[in-house]
Amino acid sequence: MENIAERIRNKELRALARGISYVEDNHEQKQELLSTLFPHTGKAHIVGITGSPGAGKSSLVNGLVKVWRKQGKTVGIVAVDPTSPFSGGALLGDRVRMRDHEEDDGVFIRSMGTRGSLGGLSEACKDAIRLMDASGLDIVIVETVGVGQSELDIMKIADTIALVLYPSGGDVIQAFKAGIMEIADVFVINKADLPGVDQLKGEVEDLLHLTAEHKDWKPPILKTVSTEGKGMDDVVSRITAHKEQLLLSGGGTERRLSQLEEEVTRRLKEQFAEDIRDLVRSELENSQEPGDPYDTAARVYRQYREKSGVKEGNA
Ligand SMILES: Nc1nc2c(ncn2[C@@H]2O[C@H](COP(=O)(O)OP(=O)(O)O)[C@@H](O)[C@H]2O)c(=O)[nH]1
Ligand SMILES: [Mg+2]
Repeated sequence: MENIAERIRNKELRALARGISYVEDNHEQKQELLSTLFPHTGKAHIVGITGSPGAGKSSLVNGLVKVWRKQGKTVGIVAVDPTSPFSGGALLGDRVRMRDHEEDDGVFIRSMGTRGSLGGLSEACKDAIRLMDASGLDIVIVETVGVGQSELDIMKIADTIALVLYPSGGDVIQAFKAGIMEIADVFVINKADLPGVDQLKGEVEDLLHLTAEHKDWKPPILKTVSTEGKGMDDVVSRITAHKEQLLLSGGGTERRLSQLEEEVTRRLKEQFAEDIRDLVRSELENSQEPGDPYDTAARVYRQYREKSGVKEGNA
């Protein structure tokens, strides 16, 4: 364990790959590895790239990585594709679109699919990001399809979130409904070589007026043609500016704090649910009628508190 943690910190990509496999497979040493490395996280700039399938996220990532590499930054990429759990087709596609970096050992690419539940995926994904962070990569990109709650959860671990849209219609409204508009820090209108770009930009601006109460940061709307590398410098510089702004305003600390708060609370909920499972069952079995849920919950809670020695009024 010492060994693999140390090797990850030494930027050994093979150790990093193994660590991420531990995370995915729920290896018995997973928890210890994560705990050992957690103190070394928090240095990477975590960048979330989201948008609907086919928006050009992977092509954009490929282009952005080039810019970061030119700046001498090392980059880790987690490509999440919950939509294709078994085929691996889309993941292969990601590989192809990011192949410019295949030979570069300043770039680490990892695809993650759903092996278990979607919730499990977002958990594994966050852990993978942490391992990459601990390994000293400067930038950690997470690419995910912006559709459901767990993707939204994954995105929330990012310091900076870019939403990729393209002229096609429906896209914006979908993102709006999914709650992504509110959390995006940078809007990228990709496929700017296709017609309808300015109209799309207008729609985004209109919706931004509805959602934005951004005080320190006004999300820019940028145009790109990822397949031709157009607009990449601009996107990188705005993403970087956002991180600098987070550092200045202390907003980054706030983001990470609320992220941790959510995570700890969720872990406690799981543990608590585990603890009371038997109580709930026996309480329901023992009641004559099928017990009403309000009363049963109150009774179980009381029992739990008694069992764990919490005195009345001492919540
Ligand atoms: N015309 C045009 N096509 C693009 C652009 N960016 C990506 N594409 C194409 O859109 C398709 C989906 O791209 P991909 O990067 O895999 O999208 P993802 O599913 O969001 O990761 C591919 O066929 C790309 O070649 C662009 O700027 N202009
Ligand atoms: Mg992709």
